[in-house]
Amino acid sequence: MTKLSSDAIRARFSAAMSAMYRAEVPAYGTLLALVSEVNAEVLAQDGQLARDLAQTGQLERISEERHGAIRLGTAEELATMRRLFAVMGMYPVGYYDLSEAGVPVHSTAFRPVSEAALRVNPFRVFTSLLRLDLIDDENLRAEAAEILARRRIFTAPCLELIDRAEAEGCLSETDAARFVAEATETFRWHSDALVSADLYQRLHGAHRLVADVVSFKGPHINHLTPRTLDIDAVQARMPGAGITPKAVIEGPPRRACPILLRQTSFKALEEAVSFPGETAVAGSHTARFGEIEARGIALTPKGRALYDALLDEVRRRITPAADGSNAADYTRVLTEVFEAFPDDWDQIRRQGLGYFAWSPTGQLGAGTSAEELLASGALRCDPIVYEDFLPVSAAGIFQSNLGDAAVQGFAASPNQRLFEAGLGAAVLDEFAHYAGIEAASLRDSLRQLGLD
Ligand code: OOG
Ligand code: NI
Repeated sequence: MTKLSSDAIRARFSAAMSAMYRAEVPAYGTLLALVSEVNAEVLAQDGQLARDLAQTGQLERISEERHGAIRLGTAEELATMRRLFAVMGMYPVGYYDLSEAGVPVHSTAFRPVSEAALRVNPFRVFTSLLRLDLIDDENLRAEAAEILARRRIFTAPCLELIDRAEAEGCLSETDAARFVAEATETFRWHSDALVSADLYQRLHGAHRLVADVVSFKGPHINHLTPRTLDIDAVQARMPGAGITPKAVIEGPPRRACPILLRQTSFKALEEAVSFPGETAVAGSHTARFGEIEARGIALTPKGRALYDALLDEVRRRITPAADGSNAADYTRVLTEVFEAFPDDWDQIRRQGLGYFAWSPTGQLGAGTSAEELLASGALRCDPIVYEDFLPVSAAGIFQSNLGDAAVQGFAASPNQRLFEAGLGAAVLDEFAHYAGIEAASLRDSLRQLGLD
């Protein structure tokens, strides 16, 4: 019996989700074509980049999906979701509180953790849990909780296969194929709502996100996100391809030394929904979109504090308007304010702002410290790519796809302990993780030079 590795199952799952989503949301296929076109142009112009990507085995998968997102309704759903993703080698990393940014959820990202697993397939799923506790209307809260408690988002064969994978430590080729097909069902779109048109309106009135989670049979995948080699170019060309981009790109400005994560999306489309009742009522719902991302170096707590402070300053000076009317001004302010963040790898390293992976060059050098060995050419260091998410950016993505009109305030109320209690596990601390990769790379390098 052939066994399939969790990495191989994840690669198949990612491909299956892509195929399903392209069929469900045709505009997403348009975005993918645009991304491939721009990536090909960038590679044709930048031979060095093309060689680097080829050498590290990234070229063939360059335009493939990097992440998707779902929104869950209950702690039980979250706990089972953790088990489902574990079958595919995806583990919860990071805790994101989005309440402060006006979205009543808290989240984690299920993702491959090791460098080797990320290389095979980097697919991750940004997973949010609805926080009914932030909704004021007590009756509505109770009604929503009751509906969520009744729904079943996993198929019976899917649950069986999770049990089997846990008991046996892996799945056979045949079971893996069934698992991917059954797991994909959970994320499918259902245009027939669980709730009446009236209840949908009331849920929607509490918060559009509440309606999106509570009204449907399951946590439909709400976007997929390929990697782009030029996010500004794709953003600029979206209208020409017949898709409407969100007003501004989230995250840091365009830089010579990219940091963290930049992302943008096309705006969610209005889709036909049928609401049950004595006679079914036709209506619509807006939730599903397509996104693109471009990643840079992972920042240390010090670098991240600088990033957060600068972004705060930007947002104090200008709030991007949903209709894009001040987009150019926003970009100008963003660029200006971020001049305070060194745009030079050497400075980023010396000031302790980013994480780097060390490796021996094979050349002779002098000295014993990392800096001495780097200066003398015996060691090199390369930026470690940020594989996680940013709460302010995530909120911007949520907001622009929930309709920008209704930006609502909640008191910030992070509750990682409650989230982890529901999850049934602790999330991995992303900073500790990157620091560990950096430290291990330096240790190994020094050992190889006989300097440990
Ligand atoms: C998730 C939004 C967050 C990202 O890329 O930051 C996200 C959602 O809309 O459910 O996917
Ligand atoms: Ni996303």
